[in-house]
Amino acid sequence: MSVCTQLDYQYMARAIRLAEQGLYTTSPNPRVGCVIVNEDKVVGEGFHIKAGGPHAERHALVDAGELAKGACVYVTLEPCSHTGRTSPCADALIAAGVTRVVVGMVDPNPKVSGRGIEKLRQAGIQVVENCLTDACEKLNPGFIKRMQLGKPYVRLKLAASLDGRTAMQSGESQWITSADARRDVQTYRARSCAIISGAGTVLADNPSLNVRISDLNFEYLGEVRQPVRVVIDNQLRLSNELKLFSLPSPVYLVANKKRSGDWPPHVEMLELSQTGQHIDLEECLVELAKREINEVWVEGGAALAGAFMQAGLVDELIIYQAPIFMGENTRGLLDMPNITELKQAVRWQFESHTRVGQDLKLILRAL
Ligand code: AOF
Ligand code: ZN
Repeated sequence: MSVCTQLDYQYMARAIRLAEQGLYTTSPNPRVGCVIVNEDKVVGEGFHIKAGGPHAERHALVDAGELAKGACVYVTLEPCSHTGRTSPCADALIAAGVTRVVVGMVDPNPKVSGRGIEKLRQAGIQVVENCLTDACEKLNPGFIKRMQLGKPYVRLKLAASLDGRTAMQSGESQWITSADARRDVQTYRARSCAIISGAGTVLADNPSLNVRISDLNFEYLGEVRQPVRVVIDNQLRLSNELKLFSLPSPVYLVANKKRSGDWPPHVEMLELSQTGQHIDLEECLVELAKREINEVWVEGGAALAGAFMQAGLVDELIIYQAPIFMGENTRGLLDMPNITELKQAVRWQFESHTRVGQDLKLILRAL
């Protein structure tokens, strides 16, 4: 079993940087980067831009041309062995005459899952596995979770005051956090395949739940990919005049019963079962994964946030904390059942803390 050299790590790091350029555009496909090196010189680079388009390896092979012969290829995800929207990259690498392939991680797609690596080895190519695997996995938390568990990766966004309050008694919550934090939220919306909100928040704030290009601090490659908007509306409270229905990207209205009314064609009804007081959110996530949703951004009120937390469906918590106090008669962050002993408290782990404008941004993961 060959191991990675210091140079291998450097080139793989470069492939990861390339893959990151597809952060906002590749879904439902994974973000993948590729670097081709011949005699210690980078001769080809590429990354996946858009589903249906060429894979990272193809772009890099075109870039390298004849110089791919005898070269070493660094790719963040195992080269594919199947014919999907495009033909197998493993075959293209073999045909180009590369002699060594360094792979960041095995493809979790059951259609590939080791077969790409096997194909390369059978053609006499030396394959080195698991180079910077953790960093490669971080590129695609949603794609990996969908392939392995049939569910999307869930980020829950919360905005809080210093005293942990999230809205006024009336439900008013715009704007606790600063414009910088709201711009940061836009980047999460942009990388997500779906935004989930609750009917209460939609009725209180009348949001568009879309990505506003002018608020992003990066340039898009190609057209903007708007996430699907999902609204949990079990009591059928929403009407078609709300702002979110006037935008063309799909809206899924989730309830446990049939809904009548005159809805535009981009609005789809998802009829799901109910567990206790709430819609079965796990079933909702499974339905979204079936529709190739990789990363989900949950942005709603305390009821929806509490329901996701209680069901244990949150992979990552993003809390923006503003330097204000809101006082007693305001709403808490999460509607959760009362607990009587501290040992019943759900514990999370801080992953990072940064300043975003005037606010603190905390990222946490379940223990
Ligand atoms: C990508 N980009 O750079 C690589 C991928 O639908 P297709 O034909 O584009 O195939 C998608 C699958 O190909 C994807 O699920 C993954 O398993 C594999 N590798 N995909 O979109 C890439 N290298
Ligand atoms: Zn491929």
